[in-house]
Amino acid sequence: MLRLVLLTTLLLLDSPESVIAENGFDGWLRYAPVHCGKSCQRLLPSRIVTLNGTGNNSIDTATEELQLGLGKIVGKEIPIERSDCDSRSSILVATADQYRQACDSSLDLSVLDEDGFWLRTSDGTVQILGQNERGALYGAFEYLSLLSQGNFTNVDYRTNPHASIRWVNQWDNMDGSIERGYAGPSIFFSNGQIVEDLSRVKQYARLLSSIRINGVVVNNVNANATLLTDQNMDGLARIADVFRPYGIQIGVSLNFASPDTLGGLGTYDPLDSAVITWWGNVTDRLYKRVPDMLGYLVKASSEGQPGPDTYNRTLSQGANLFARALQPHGGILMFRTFVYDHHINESIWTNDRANAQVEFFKELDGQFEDNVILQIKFGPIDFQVREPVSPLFANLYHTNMAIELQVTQEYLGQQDHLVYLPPLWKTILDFDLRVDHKPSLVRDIVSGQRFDRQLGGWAAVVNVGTNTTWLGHHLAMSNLYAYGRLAWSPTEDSQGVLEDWIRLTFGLDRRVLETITDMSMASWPMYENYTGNLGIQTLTDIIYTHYGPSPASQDNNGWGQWTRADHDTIGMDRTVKNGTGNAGQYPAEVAQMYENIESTPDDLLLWFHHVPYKHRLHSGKTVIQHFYDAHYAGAETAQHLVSQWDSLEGRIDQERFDHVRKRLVYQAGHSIVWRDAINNFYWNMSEIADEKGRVGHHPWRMEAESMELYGYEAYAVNPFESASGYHAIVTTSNSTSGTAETRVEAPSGKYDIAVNYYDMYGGQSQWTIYVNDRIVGSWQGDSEETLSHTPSIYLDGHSATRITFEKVDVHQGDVLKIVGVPDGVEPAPLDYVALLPPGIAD
Ligand code: GCV
Repeated sequence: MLRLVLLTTLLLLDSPESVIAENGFDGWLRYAPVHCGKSCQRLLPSRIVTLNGTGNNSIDTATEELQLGLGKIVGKEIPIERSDCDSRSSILVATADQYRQACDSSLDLSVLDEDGFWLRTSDGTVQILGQNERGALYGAFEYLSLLSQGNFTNVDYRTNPHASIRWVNQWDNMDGSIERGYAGPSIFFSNGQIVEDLSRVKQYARLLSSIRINGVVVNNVNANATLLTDQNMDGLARIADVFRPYGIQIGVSLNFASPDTLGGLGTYDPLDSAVITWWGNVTDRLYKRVPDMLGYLVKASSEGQPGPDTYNRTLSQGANLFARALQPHGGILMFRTFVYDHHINESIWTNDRANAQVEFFKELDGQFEDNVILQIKFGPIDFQVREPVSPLFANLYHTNMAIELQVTQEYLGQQDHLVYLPPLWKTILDFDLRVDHKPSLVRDIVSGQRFDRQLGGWAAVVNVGTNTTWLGHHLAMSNLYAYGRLAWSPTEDSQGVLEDWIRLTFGLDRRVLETITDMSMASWPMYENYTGNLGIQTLTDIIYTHYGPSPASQDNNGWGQWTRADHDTIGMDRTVKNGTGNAGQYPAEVAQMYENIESTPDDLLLWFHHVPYKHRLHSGKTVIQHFYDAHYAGAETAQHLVSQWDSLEGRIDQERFDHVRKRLVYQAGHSIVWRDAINNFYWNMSEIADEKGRVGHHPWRMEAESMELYGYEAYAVNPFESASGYHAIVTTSNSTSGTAETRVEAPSGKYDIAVNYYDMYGGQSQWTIYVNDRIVGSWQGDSEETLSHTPSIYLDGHSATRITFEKVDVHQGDVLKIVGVPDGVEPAPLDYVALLPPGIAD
């Protein structure tokens, strides 16, 4: 890629812009007005020109988008014209071929790769030349992005994609639900069919196209064969028609057993001729309706999904079945490598789920058809807060590969926690696997460059829904935006990309830019700090919602996300000399680094080594003290998010301000839930006290079970660590209210009052807190409707929630009282109340 920016100055404002309420529907394509003075206005183009003889989808889309964007950004209504090559005072949008034919045959446009574009602006004249139509559309979005960011300077650069595959996956089910989706139901499906109104799909197409995504797989990899009925195929054609003008092609996920379950063949053996014919027919029927369909995505023999193993066939035999059906149509098969046995026995020291993908796929290298791409999750397990690179990337010399990332935050806070993901992704993309002792950056492997493969690239699980925010949290959209930017150009800086997104999403106010940048850049390290450290994984509940803390759930089951924590030691021994041998799946130089405890970086220590809690890290701390300190540090950073955001009040429209604030307040509270649960769990397990005396000692708290209770009773919470003092209180019946009260012993003063309660699925209890008879506040357990994460039906680390009332006057001897009104199956549960002096978040 060559990018020559001749002169770039960004217009940033020090005072707030006028702010109009917004709901997030436009994402980063708001085209908000930018002040462009008289001289700037004079230099703006006055026509949008396409060349005679064109008349195709994506160029037309580009011109419409330019017309819309210029009208909104600089208030200039400009016409669209078809013309010969007259580019004066115009925005000329064309493909390279069109331009050479009509304007200048000497211009060397061979520097453009597929989908690439060249953008030249010079005092009122703009040329947007795409290698193809899609490239021209990308160039149009790029130009609008510059203007939206207040950049009116002359530029002259060309840019090409890192890889040809830049896809997103949606895990949408036919009934309209979305697996691991946190923003409402599907924009594609409802009641087993494709929805009639595809206007949301059009908006999604605009957003994706503007970040240069060229493919979308519309249905869940845990696929339902009924997608392949005639009626649903017709629906897919309608979806494809909406995406096509935006340069986006669709693909579909398939269920391996469809020939049996839908076709009634009584078999789905990939070598059976009836099965081969059946898939050939299905593929022909699909291509008849969607002639430019990308192809298929297949999850097979994984997590209970059917696959070729049923018939003792190899995974490559399974994959090639689809690849061959697609070949006559030029389609691609993305075949997922997320294959593992989820019934493995933890008592066998050498068992390891992290080994599975290399074990299954390495020996098949070279046996896949050329139109197969193996889609590999970035780490060996499953989108944890930190993982090493999947060793599979280093073990396939003759097979196309794509990396799978996750924009939807399944294990990373489910969009109720702010976590900006690119810094995590960069640890993977920039990692040098040193295959055969040569530079082998993951990003160069997936582009195909390192092993000289023609096909390769990127897929991300996005899971937008019908919520106007798309992902459930306005700030989570930075992850989708950055995904597209990095898939195009992975060497871009995470912060630079973020800053572009902030300007596009929230405007040009310098304070807004700096504050959201600081918050976002701090967010992944913060989340790692208060969830799982040193490579031990996210420590969430892996057998239930994947959301709140539940470290015990990692072990003693067949899923293989083990920590092997006991009274004295913790961590997976993945060494060759004494453990599962996983370190040995990496090329020699990397293997040696991980094999050796001295050269293993602290942040992956427990991924590769089983050590005593008192083992000293390179940092000089013991493992257990690092856990304690990191959890306190992470939760403390989360407390600041709220005040940082509050400093932006008036600088961001109220609707988005309030929406984000609600989530940050919640996150601040839930970070403390995480902190205490993990610290208590390992303190109990190891019986090693926190050197700083914090863990298990909460001088400002009053445990609910120690208060005077009327209509409430104590309840032993399971898992124990998700309640302070391991107990909570619940109302004695589901229909009558309860009261918990206590006399304040603390000195009189102004306190923040924090209350920990449980907000469960299946009821919306009401709580009111009083000091004497004065109401301090009341709240409802309605997060299942107002927040994004998967709700829980239990009192646990998912439902534990902390609310804070600030600066309350309290006198020694006052009666502090909480009245809880149960609702449905939710018995108004309470954990503790804390009277917090200013600056304390106990
Ligand atoms: C679509 C994890 C998730 C599943 C997901 C699976 C996959 O196990 O929890 O919801 O299934 O990964 O990526 O196939």
